[in-house]
Amino acid sequence: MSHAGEHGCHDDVCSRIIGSLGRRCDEERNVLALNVLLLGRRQSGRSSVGNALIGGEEFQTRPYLSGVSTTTECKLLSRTFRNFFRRQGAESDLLLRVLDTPQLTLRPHTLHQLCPEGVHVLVLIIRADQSHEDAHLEEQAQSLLGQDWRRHSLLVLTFTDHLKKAGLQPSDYLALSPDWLKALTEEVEGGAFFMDNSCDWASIRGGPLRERLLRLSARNHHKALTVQTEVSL
Ligand SMILES: Nc1nc2c(ncn2[C@@H]2O[C@H](COP(=O)(O)OP(=O)(O)OP(=O)(O)O)[C@@H](O)[C@H]2O)c(=O)[nH]1
Ligand SMILES: [Mg+2]
Repeated sequence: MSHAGEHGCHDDVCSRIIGSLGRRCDEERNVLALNVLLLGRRQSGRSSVGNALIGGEEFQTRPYLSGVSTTTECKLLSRTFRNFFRRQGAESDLLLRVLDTPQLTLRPHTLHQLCPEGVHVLVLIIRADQSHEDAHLEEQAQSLLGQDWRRHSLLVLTFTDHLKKAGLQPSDYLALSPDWLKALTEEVEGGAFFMDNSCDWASIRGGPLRERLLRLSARNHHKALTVQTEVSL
């Protein structure tokens, strides 16, 4: 019995040491947390972009059959990518918090509640094959995040599989695109990113976009834009 007791004690000590080492490792990890806001029209592919970013299928996506949007309320999902990049000479994890939104109805107070630290990157989502102007998108960006929203924004053009089928390269597409889209692409700091969400695993698809977001955020020294909860008169 006493032998078994000694064993139990030894096991306890071991597990305490291992536990505390694990905790110390976690405490010492470098983690960069970025809040990413997805905005776009109904059925623009927002939730699919969210899935690509977090590398899963947790945001619900559905074709527009019933006349009702699939995303009717905000949903915040996060995922940590271990050792995603090097920062100040050390490996750093990337914690992405992705906020999917219903079509253009997000209120500043809701955004503030969900992202009290603000928004690091705004992803504007537009279907490449249906690029009619949407002034509300820019208005909404400005009213939520203020004048500086363009410095933190990236345009994601979805449904680019349809462009491929039409034999259009991204550069040809931009050259042929309407003036408002060309202007928006030039205005936003992160430029345009072409995305085909019809294929591949979400985690693979999202890799290049995650890197693009990180580079954009680094240009802003990983500072977040404050949510504009005060109404300016
Ligand atoms: N072919 C193709 N289909 C896509 C692409 N992105 C999304 N889809 C499909 O389009 C439909 C709508 O995509 P969602 O990601 O749900 O779009 P959403 O903007 O979140 O839609 P709502 O929340 O309903 O407004 C789904 O059936 C997706 O599978 C794409 O790049 N190419
Ligand atoms: Mg959706």
